[in-house]
Amino acid sequence: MSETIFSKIIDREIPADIIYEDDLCLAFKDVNPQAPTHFLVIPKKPIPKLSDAEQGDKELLGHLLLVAGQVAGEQGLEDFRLNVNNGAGASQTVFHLHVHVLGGRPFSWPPG
Ligand code: DGP
Repeated sequence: MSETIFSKIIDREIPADIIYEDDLCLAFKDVNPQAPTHFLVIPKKPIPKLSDAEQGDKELLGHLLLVAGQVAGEQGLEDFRLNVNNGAGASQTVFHLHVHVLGGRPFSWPPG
């Protein structure tokens, strides 16, 4: 997989407001927040998009969700929304799997 802006954040080649890190993943504030709290949880493994994940990534994918919930709590969020854009047609712009975590304002349903 080619290098992305997120692999550069993992490698500390470019700065980011990192709020969580472990062996498997990283969480950092979104540079273009769509809510008062907006951060991204990304695997260190370079999976371009969710549909590229394989059976062997099962535990990693579960881990990303657990971390998203844990860090949301640490950020003071009780209600929050998770979003994964998969592919350009779904507004994915960075092709390194990421879970958006948004909170701090009301969210409508269905999403746009
Ligand atoms: P998506 O459209 O799902 O691919 O979302 C990509 C998100 O990544 C978008 O909300 C903006 C964020 N983003 C893009 N470049 C950077 C960056 O260099 N630093 C940070 N912190 N976030 C970025």
